Amino acid sequence: KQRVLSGVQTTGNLHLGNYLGAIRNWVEGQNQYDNYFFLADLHAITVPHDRTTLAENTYEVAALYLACGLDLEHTTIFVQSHVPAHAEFAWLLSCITPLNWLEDMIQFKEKRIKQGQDVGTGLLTYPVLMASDILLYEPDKVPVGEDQKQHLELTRDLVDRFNFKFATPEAPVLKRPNPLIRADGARVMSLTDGTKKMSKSDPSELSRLNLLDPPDVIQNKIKRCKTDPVRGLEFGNPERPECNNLLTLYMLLSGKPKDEVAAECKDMGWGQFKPLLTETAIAALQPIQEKYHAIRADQSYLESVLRSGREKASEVANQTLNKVKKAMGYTLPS
Ligand code: AQP
Repeated sequence: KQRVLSGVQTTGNLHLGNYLGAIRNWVEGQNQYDNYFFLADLHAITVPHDRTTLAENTYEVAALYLACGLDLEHTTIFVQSHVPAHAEFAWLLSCITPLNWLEDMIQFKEKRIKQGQDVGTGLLTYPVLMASDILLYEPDKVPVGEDQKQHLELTRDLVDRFNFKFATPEAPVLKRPNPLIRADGARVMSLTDGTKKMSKSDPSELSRLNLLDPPDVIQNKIKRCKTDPVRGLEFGNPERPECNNLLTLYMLLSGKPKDEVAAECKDMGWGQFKPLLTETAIAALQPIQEKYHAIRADQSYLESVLRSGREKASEVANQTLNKVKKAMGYTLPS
């Protein structure tokens, strides 16, 4: 079986972008692959974080992974910080990463502007840690949303650089991963601005639908989301980014095919569409929320899932790390 690896930062409430751009696709493909999905808690501190909620957020995302349908028969779920190989490999890789490659990353530039003075070095070196997360597991595919495409390209460039320096073309040490980006849901946009991606770090709660939002909150957010004065709804009109985004959300959450949604909504006004989207979102999230609360009620189960995940992940990660260190000329402890 081919191997798949991905992760989500443990920075609090997951939103529909994380679900439709990433987790839902992991669940759909999980039977075909050998899957490793981790909780990126080392990435979660690249922006100023609250120590009192970090652990809670990790459990929350772990429970959401399971509630969204990841099953332990096909999938290993683990916490990034529980496998020290990630941080160690990131150091080794950072020493061969040209500084300007990192300075050119769009996400770094954007977040740096947002954060002003309070920018830690981790925000710059984040993509090296991400490359390490990936390469340790030698995955064939890395399913992500489109916002991570540039980081995946950097990962591939680092593989070539590492292999060129420390291996031969006949016997490469690191394996190039392929991004797996689905067309639909690859970029879920903000509810308050159809040109910006839906994001956890947007200061406005109204900009996103969180997976754990209760029905009244979902209703309020959709009621207040940005629309336009045009009657009749359509996909793909660049002049109407909000319309495209909301229709896409309806399509993905209802599971209806695109042409059916286009036909259903082509003569609708917003007054008719918004309640429809609200109802569909509530119905789609309800089973996830129910499962989530049941899992959260059993902390020892969640901890046992993460313990066995750590064991399995460490085995694979340590093997790659040893290979890497040997190639770089390190002694290995005997
Ligand atoms: N708006 C989105 N549309 C589609 N996919 C998205 N993803 C995130 N936002 C969207 C995908 O979710 C996965 C995990 O993302 P993450 O939480 O680890 O980091 P992120 O991409 O930085 O998420 P946010 O919400 O945008 O956080 P902030 O605001 O902190 O940057 C990835 O596969 C990502 O593509």
